[in-house]
Amino acid sequence: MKKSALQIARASYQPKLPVTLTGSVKAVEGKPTHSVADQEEISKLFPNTYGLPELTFEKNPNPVPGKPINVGVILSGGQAPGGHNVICGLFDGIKKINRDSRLYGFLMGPGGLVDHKYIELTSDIIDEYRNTGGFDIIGSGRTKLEKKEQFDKGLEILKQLGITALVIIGGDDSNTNAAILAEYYKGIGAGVQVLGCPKTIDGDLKNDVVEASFGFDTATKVYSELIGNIQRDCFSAKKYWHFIKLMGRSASHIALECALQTQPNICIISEEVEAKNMTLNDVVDYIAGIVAARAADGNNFGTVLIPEGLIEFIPAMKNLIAQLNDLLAKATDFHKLSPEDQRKFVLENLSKENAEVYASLPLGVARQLTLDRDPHGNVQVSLIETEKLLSEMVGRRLEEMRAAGQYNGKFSPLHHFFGYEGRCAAPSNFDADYCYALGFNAAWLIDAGVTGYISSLRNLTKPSVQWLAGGVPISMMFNMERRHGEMKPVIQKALVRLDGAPFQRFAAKRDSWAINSAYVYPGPIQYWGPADVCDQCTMTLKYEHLDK
Ligand code: FBP
Repeated sequence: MKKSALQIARASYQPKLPVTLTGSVKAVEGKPTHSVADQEEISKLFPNTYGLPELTFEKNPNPVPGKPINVGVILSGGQAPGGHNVICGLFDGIKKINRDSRLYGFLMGPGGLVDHKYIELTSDIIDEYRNTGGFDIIGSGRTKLEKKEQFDKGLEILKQLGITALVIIGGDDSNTNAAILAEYYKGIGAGVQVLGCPKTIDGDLKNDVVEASFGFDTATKVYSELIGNIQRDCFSAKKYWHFIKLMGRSASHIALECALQTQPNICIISEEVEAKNMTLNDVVDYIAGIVAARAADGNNFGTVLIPEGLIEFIPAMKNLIAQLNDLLAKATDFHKLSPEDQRKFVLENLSKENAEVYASLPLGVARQLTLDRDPHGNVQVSLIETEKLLSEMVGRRLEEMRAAGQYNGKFSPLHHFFGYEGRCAAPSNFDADYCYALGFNAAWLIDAGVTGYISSLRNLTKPSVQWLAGGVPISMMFNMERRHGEMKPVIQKALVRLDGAPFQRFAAKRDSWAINSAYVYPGPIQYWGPADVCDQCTMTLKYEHLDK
């Protein structure tokens, strides 16, 4: 396979491990844990893995040689920069514990376990993927592991390959499934540990014990580079308004981080829209007001960042989506109907208020809301063209304002959607180190004999050698939520906190960014050079640490 010059040079980068993980480690148990909510219900659902203690690793002054172990690994869900390094770290970790250990990768996500599709990951394969972006080493998928038959089918191949530990690299839904699988295997005495690693560019898998998910750092740096480039173009030509939608599912972490890095004229934060009970028209009025104020200064250009999940946070839309989720979960033949009959079915079965909201939406957007859910029951918000919906509505509002003598400018919008551009980028130094250490650390969790834990590194704003290593029971992050019309235990998604330092910092600056073109141009990710340029973590992480 032909490689770029950068890829060749980058392959030899040796990720910097936390000092604790550079020798043999011992696990120190903390206090028993409990879930963030719904403790009684969740403890009943996880009788074997609930309430376990947190683990911290310390250097082991009296190491004993570890036993060889066969480990399976799965990449689950959307791609995120650094996934390959998690696998490389896991490989190096289990080999360090015992050089006869073996690693098997299940192909194309959790489905590979159920369908018995796998490869053995040997050192020649691993070496090809060090510090690269993508998940192509074994592929990823969104099959949801939730049924006993799947677990049993998976166990057949694990037994056949002598695998006694499985590492699932995924987001909140995939780690939820890892915990359910861990509980099941423990309950039947299967002799297979199941561990998780926190992955997702969305940045919504974080809490008191998991400081960040991997991939967020690189993805936001890539988007910020692109936004910066657009802003420079925009400031040079002074003729377009750029409406930029950013991936991230429900949470607005990506949009907020990119706003902190690039200082756009406008950034909508979905969580704030919900908290202020804003309607779609309120959001449109807010944007149109800034467009008009800039036009009054002769500036008919600007940038608007829009989180992809916005639509779900507008209260009326949220109610509509919740009812649509339940309705579509039961209407198994819905997607066989013609588009006209689908619309008719929806309008006939929604409550009066929701039917009114649905009917008021542009046809394209209404249809996008009824497209197939992902296997976890989520609306595929990345398919909804919110950037076009908003710019169209802003255009109309501006014409009303013109008629009322409140606006006298030119409005030429352009649209962008950044998501896939950042998910497979070569990991930044932060993600290269973080991912490698997460995988390496998972090897020590296996050695510690635990199950139902997620690999955890803390102190992430410090240089990687100072990070603290350990493990956290996944059930600690659970609460009960409605999914596919039923209450299920799931990891609580972290949304942007309006009282948190990242949002507060943005809120203090945004009025000035709206009027003054205070754009920042971050430029491309750098791998070699001064630490200030190459080794910075995200602003979100930095400001969150100020809060502690
Ligand atoms: P994960 O939660 O699986 O990490 O997904 C990340 C993500 O990129 C979201 O931001 C986006 O909404 C979704 O995946 C897109 O899904 P797909 O890759 O299936 O198009």
